[in-house]
Amino acid sequence: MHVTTANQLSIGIIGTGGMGTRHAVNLHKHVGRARVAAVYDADPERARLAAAQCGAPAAFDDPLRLIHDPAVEAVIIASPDATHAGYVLDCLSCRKPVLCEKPLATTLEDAAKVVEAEQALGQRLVAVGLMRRFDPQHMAVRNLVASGQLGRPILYKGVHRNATIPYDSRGEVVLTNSAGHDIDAIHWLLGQEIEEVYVLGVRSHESFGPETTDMLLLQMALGGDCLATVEVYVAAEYGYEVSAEIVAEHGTAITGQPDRAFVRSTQSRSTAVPMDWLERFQEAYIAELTQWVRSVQTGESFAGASAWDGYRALRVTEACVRSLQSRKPVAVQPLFRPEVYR
Ligand code: ISE
Repeated sequence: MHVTTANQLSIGIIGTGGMGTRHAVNLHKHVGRARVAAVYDADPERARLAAAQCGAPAAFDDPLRLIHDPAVEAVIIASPDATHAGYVLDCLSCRKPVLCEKPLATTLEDAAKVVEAEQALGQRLVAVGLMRRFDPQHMAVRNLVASGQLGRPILYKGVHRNATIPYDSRGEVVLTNSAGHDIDAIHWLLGQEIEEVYVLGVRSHESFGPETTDMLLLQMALGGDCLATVEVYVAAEYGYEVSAEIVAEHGTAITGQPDRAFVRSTQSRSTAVPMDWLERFQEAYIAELTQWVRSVQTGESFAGASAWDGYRALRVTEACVRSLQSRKPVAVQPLFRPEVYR
């Protein structure tokens, strides 16, 4: 049984699929200063199962009732991508802090509405679940680049592979659902804006339908004479892998994998590859939740991605979609960062 204490933040979770349930269980087991007060899912049985796993007293049948319930102090949104922005706006309408899974929205217009709503409130209440920012391997590369030890970065090389196509094989969706992570990682690791993108895509297996574009190659020009390339391949079969390498004037830095045993046996050397992001980024998810809860409770600023970061990533994603469709390079117009996000 989970013991509730007075200084625990009461959190409501919308969407209890793989990610939402993982957040629920992580809050329950690993974040002492929070408790899951309520869950909602479009599938009531799934909501009940998640509630049972995290000791939540209530499974709601209406997401808006959950958001507006006075017992819910903060909200996590892990529902299908296209529903994110609407729920975030509902949270903002009652000034509730919200951690929204990426992407912040599936259209640029919806992401802009969130940024405008926060600006109107004059307060940052939205956090976006771009968890690589809490991954020790990515943090190590970022610190190294920031230290200047390697000199000026010239190239970002990213790899992002899913074992199986998550839920939609169209290139547009792969860009919004998966590549958004890599785009944010470029912004965050290098502190530079993406100015131009060129994206090509193919279908990896003939057995996939003609609408499938599961292998994408992104090329980008950043400000500051730096380039980026990212392979996003969502049907890699063998496992889930993400890496980011920075090539700089005096050397390179690449993210490692979380500690895994290196095995020698029967004339081979091997190390396991994670199955999916829940396995690969578990440490990062816990760190992200812990810091978010602390930021809500103390008022200190959240160290992860803001609504602005989510919006900025989506602007580039949208340019990538246009490039994929036109098979031409697309420029990304410069952005003015509003005061509330400085
Ligand atoms: C998935 O939705 C995620 O959020 C994972 O972090 C990402 O790596 C994967 O490609 C997405 O499909």
